[in-house]
Amino acid sequence: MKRIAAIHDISGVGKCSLTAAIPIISAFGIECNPVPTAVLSTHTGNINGYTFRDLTDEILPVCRHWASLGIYPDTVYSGYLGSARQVSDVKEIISLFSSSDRRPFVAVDPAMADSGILYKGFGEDFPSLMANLCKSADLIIPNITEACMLTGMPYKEQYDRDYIEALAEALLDYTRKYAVITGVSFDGDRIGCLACDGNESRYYFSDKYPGTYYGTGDIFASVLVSLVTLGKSVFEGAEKALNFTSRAIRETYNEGTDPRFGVAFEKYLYMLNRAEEETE
Ligand code: PXL
Repeated sequence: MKRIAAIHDISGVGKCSLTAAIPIISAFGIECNPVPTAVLSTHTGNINGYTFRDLTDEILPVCRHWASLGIYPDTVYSGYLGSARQVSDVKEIISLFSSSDRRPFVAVDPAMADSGILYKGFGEDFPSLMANLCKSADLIIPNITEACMLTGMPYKEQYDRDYIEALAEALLDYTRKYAVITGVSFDGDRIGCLACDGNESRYYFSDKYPGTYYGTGDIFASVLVSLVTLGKSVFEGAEKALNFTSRAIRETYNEGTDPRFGVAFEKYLYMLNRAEEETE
């Protein structure tokens, strides 16, 4: 059985970070070992009054204990980190789980910004720290804003294929292998991603629904990281991650619930298991 150490916050409401990663990774038949970076009542996007308990002092001791038990993850998957120090701690966690004959696959979702702005609570130095962590990753999964903050390219609301492809090219300096840019949309009808493996780049698109759906980056990344951990290509992973995320967004749009509180992915978890079987 594969094992993923998932280093994200846990937000009780909002269906992002660990509340998405644990069920999604588990649905694939992969063991998820959570390393909570912070405990929040909700995510921080467009919601006021959330609680926040930082767990910076816990994350290295948790991983050291696992290493002392001989527990080494196949994949280290980091997402929302609760403090600047945690970014360097994740690098230490990668070293802790590596030896001369073993290195985990490292996936970094540099969850720190969207729509051109940094999430609340992060300082201006956070993107450069995250860029440094990305360089230790085999797969990075930024949205367009995060890709700009990592590479220093200017953020644009309106863009074309040349811009996205230049961004992808620049991102290859911030990953050991693969980069997937999320939230790519060239028109009002379709939204998707660009996946690159260093040799080729492929776009995947699905229907676009009006509104901002929180947590969808984490859902997408958790499916992608699970599939790559199971040995699938970054292209297959990106396509299936997009299909799953899009199905959950469609359901939420049809239900008309407040999109700040997350998308209805739970009833589609069964699709993940099946997606895996279909490729056997
Ligand atoms: O979905 C990204 C995310 C994860 N965790 C927390 C967040 C956000 C986005 O706003 O606030 C706590």
